[in-house]
Amino acid sequence: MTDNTTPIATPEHTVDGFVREFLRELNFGQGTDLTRASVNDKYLAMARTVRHYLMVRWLATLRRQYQLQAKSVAYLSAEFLLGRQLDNALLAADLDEVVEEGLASLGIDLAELREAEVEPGLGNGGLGRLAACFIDSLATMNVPCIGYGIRYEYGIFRQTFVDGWQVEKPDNWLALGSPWEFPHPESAVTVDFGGHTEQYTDESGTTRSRWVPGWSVLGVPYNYMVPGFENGRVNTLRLWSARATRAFDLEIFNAGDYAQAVRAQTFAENISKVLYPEDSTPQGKELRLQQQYFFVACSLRDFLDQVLPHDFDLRNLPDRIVFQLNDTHPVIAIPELMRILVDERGWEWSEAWAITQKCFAYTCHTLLPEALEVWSVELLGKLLPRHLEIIYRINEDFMAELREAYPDDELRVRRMSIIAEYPERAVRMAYLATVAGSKVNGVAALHSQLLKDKVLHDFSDHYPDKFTNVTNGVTPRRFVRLANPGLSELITSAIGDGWVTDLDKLQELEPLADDADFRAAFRQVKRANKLRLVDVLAERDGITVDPDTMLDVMVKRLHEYKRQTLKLLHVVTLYDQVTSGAVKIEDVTPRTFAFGAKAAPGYRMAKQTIGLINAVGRVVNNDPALQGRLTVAFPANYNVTLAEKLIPAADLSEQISLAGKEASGTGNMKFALNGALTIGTDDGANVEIRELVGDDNFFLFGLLEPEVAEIVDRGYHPTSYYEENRSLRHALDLIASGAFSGGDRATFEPIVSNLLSEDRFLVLADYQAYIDAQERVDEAYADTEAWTRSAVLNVARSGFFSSDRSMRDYIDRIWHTHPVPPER
Ligand code: CRA
Repeated sequence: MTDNTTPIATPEHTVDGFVREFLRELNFGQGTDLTRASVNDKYLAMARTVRHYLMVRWLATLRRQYQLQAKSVAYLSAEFLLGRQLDNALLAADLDEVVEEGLASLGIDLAELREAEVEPGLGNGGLGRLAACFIDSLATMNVPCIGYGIRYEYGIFRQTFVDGWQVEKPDNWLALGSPWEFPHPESAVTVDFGGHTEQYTDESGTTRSRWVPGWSVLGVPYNYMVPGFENGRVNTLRLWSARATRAFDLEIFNAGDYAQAVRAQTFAENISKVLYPEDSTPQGKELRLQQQYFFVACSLRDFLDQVLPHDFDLRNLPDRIVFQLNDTHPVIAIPELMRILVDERGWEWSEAWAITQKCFAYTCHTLLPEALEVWSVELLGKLLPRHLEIIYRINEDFMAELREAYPDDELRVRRMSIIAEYPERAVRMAYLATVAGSKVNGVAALHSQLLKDKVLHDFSDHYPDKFTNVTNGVTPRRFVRLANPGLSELITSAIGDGWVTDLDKLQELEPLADDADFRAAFRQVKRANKLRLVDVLAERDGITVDPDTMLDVMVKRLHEYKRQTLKLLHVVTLYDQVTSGAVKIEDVTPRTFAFGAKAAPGYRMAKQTIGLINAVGRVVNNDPALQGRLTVAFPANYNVTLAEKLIPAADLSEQISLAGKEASGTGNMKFALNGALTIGTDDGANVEIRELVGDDNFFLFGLLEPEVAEIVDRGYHPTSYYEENRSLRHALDLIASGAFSGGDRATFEPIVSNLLSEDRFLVLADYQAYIDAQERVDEAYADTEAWTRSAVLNVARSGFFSSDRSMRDYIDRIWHTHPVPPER
């Protein structure tokens, strides 16, 4: 971009200005008029109109960045779980009132248009949503950042229930048009795959290797605006879409055969076709590796050739960029940069390695050993033969370094090898990232500690300065300001609106926890949020929820380590106590147990658990003995849009993973910020939440991580808990008896027998502690004023969990970049 671009003007920031622009878009953009326009027409026209209000800022941001060449962050992530865009854009442009009024003057209801937006579900869960929060924060903090990822044609599947069992439907989010993206097919880049390598001698007489690829595809960039909150900055998210190259359909797949050529097209476009619905478990599939290399190669090519000025000296690359690797999915970028520098630019290996090591940093998001990505040497060598050579060379140097450091410890050297030998020869992507990256961070204090002590212990010992922590965060714009307008108004009326960009200011609410009027107002907000949720669930799912019950919520991916079955055992225990007459229904605190969870389509135990939640729900919700005091609500297809309605309404947040398994969690933060109290284990970011909100305002239970480790080392026997604990036995027996499956004992047998024989995540060991903690919850909830006080304190003390703070930590500890305020 040059300086002498024609200046464009932002449409007038008035109701009339908006209406004019909107009608123009409806006529010229949609080719229709008000009398004829469908809701979708109006939504698309409005979205494009809103976009116009951000355009000057976007272009100015790009222009200024080109001039200043300030150090930027390139956030490389296979997932960006953005959620709906409209409200966020309206907020950033300060347009909500203008638009609402403008549309109303045309007889259009903004709320109706809002519902027309299909959220881009380009992520699985926490990791993808985290990426979306981070780019929001960077834009709001004026930090130069470009997000790079994949424009999946199909995002995370749409979950439906058939007889209570999960059935996946494709998420065709692009079907009705996608007004937030800007495609640039003219800037497509070529990505090579396959083929072989060959040796040759360069002019100086040195033997070098080069890649002779077998096939290639095109990557078409789609740009998205990432607007900062009312600050004049708009960063860019660039997502790549795969297309066939001309050579591809003309040559590789047999020219002359038209049908074959079209099939070739499909083959190429498959690369960005669908998001792998796997969360915290990698898919070792070839297509997945293709996706990873595809988006990373496009992004590096784009950054080096398009974003940087043509005369840029790559020796200064670390002063200009840091590539943040969001888990191991983009780690193939490391050998790719080496390949570009050594093979394409002719650098010496050592020079290239020195620069590469300064350009990458790696975030690890897991503690589950089975979730650490490895790629078989066979597959990697077939798809990316030159990259495999480069990885071997990196490993060779690394092994030599280790042998010098630990001459008498060959076992250790082999343990640390980037190449694993068993069960098959494979590349350990986390090790590669750790060796090559300037920093490695975990995502919560406990997680980072466990990374150092356990998962990557040899490495933290070898590179003590590489390891650091950055506790996750969530954006207060989307998850408080937008999702909870009632609470936002209440907070602003008490302490002003500075909290939206400086969440530590919430501390100023602390004294108000002791103010009865404030507490009453706070309760009113909660109730209004519940009523809003009641409407949403009735409309969306046909589910009836009583707003006068405690709303107890567990929403997150379905995973054994997260222990939805533990929650379910609590529900079954209450059900058993009441129906057996052990407890009178009048003595039970009325509760609605809300679940939201998708299971990976191939994860059998998780899908069984979904079936069981629905089965228990069906029985509990229909048993007259419970008099409607206990209800299970399991809306299908939990996503960002539903989270925005559920979280602000919640009273109790369930964060009950086995200690040492949940890297951080981010839902836990969203609930605390919206005034729910947490019942949780000492795991992930729960630890920090509890420290900040205080023991009195958090229901802690369960084994601590070292206790878990000890029990597992000693040999864990779940049956002993079953035998010794009556209510646990009753609950499990009830499930096994077929009470929730129409008398059929086989249906949920796998769940029961898994708990009794293996119970990998110690559900039975934590059962009694959990039941006891739930009794403490009931007692606390009975004292409305004290409960509200705790809820207010949760809000007041959770400012730390802003993703703005996470970004400050990344900047200070890892990136060393600086904000660039816009020109005024
Ligand atoms: N599944 C962790 O399990 C964490 C997020 C974001 C996860 C969560 O505890 O909050 O990352 N890990 O840091 C992951 O995706 C590949 O690992 C997650 O979302």
